[in-house]
Amino acid sequence: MPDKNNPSPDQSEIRNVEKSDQEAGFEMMDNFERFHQKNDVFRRSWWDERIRSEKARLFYSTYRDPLKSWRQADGFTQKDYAFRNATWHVSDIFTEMKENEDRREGFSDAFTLYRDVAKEKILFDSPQAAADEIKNVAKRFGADIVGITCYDERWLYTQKFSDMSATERPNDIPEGLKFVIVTAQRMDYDLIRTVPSALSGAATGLGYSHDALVVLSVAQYLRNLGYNAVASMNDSSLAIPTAIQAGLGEYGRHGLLITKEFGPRVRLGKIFTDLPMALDKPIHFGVKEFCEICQGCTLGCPVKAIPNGAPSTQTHNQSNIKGIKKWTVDGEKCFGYWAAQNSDCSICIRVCPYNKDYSKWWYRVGRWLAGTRLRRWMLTLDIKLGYGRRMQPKLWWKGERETLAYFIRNFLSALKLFR
Ligand code: B12
Ligand code: SF4
Ligand code: SF4
Repeated sequence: MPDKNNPSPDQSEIRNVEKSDQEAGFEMMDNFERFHQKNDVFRRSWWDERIRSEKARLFYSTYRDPLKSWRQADGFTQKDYAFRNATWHVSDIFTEMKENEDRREGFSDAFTLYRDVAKEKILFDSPQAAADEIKNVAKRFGADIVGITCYDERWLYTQKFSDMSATERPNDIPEGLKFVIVTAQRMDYDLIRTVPSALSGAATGLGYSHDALVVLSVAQYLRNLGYNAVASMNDSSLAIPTAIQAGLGEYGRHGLLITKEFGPRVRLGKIFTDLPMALDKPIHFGVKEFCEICQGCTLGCPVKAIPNGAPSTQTHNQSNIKGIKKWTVDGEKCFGYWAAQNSDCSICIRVCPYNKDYSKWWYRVGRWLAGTRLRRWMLTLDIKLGYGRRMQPKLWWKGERETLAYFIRNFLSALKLFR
């Protein structure tokens, strides 16, 4: 464990990779290969003719420019796009700030931090004290969940890729940043209930705008304390395996992190730093076992991009990382759907039984039961209660939200169905 006298220990001193993979539930194969950012579907939609299309171009342009003719369909009107695009605006400002230097910060490149690292270092009494303080500070900045793990090169993109100039570039996370703070910001529950809709994309936009605030502020705080720190959103490395290692949650069949607090309904951010902190451990609360009996996301996905079998090493195309036994989603199919409907999609989040507001005690009881032998019964109950159904976007605009009355109404109608 790192301490004050040994502030920058070697990774091998603080982590046994095999043991840590076992704890995280990672099944790594000998043919594992790190991922090149150029191959993710978003990047490919700019350079790969198999993904690049007029529809894809239009999809991106709806985030900036008005449509030629507005649709009347509920959830896709001018007002829905106006709201969605406004939620992206703060994130967009940061992303576009350095476009003239061929940087899209937060997506292809880490954020620029404009103030230097303080010359004088503030020392903490112990790595645990440092971890506690940083978690507390991150929450003050708006993070909902925070975990700490050590730098793991396997999740770093081998190279970055610029959409604008179609060039590959070295991943430039500085040497010696051996700790990663992972933050999760909840996404709006009721907006997600309206998917498919352009309106639901506001949950994504708000997520990124909050993410930018959290990761930039935490990184600057660390720099003000005298430690180096890099703020990162979707750029630089893979968020999900890092978040699992940092104890934020478990991996689900839909290829997303499932947290205890908000299920899969979170956006992730990360901060690389050299401040030695106590590390968190992966957590388990029965997600894998539940996913084994549930197919909600597989059935709910409109383009059948989510597997229905057991975790495997099968990849769909070059947009999947190689050499890991896991549930793997077909990103080409997924993005094809986004381009076709002119907005992003979160149906796999909406339909997931873990997508609940766990500040309510009855959902916490349900989550606990879902981790026991009663999981099959819990799954049936979840379906009968009508969770995961779409809410009409126009009702969201009218102010309809999930309330206790809504829950009781569903519960009573479920009792009838059980008879
Ligand atoms: C590119 C991308 C996409 C693309 C393309 C993916 C691809 N294959 O190219 C598409 C369009 C499919 C997409 C869709 C969505 N995305 Co996305 N996406 C990303 C992004 C920017 C990069 C991921 C990447 O490089 N994938 C390429 C390779 C590695 O994919 P893969 O082999 O299939 O691996 C996936 C998983 O298996 C997992 N993973 C990777 N390595 C390992 C290793 C182990 C051991 C394990 C267990 C898992 C794991 O992460 C990968 C996520 O794509 C990440 C942010 C980030 N930097 O991680 C967000 C991210 C994964 N997306 C996110 C979300 C929420 C979504 C959507 C719900 C859309 C939305 N409304 O926001 C959908 C869900 C689709 C789905 N069911 O997976 C969140 C996930 C949050 C969570 N709860 O886990 C992230 C982390 C963004 C964020 N800042 O929060 N996405
Ligand atoms: S919908 Fe069901 S199978 Fe899919 S991730 Fe959620 S719990 Fe697992
Ligand atoms: S985001 Fe939509 S299209 Fe993509 S995997 Fe999830 S449900 Fe399928």
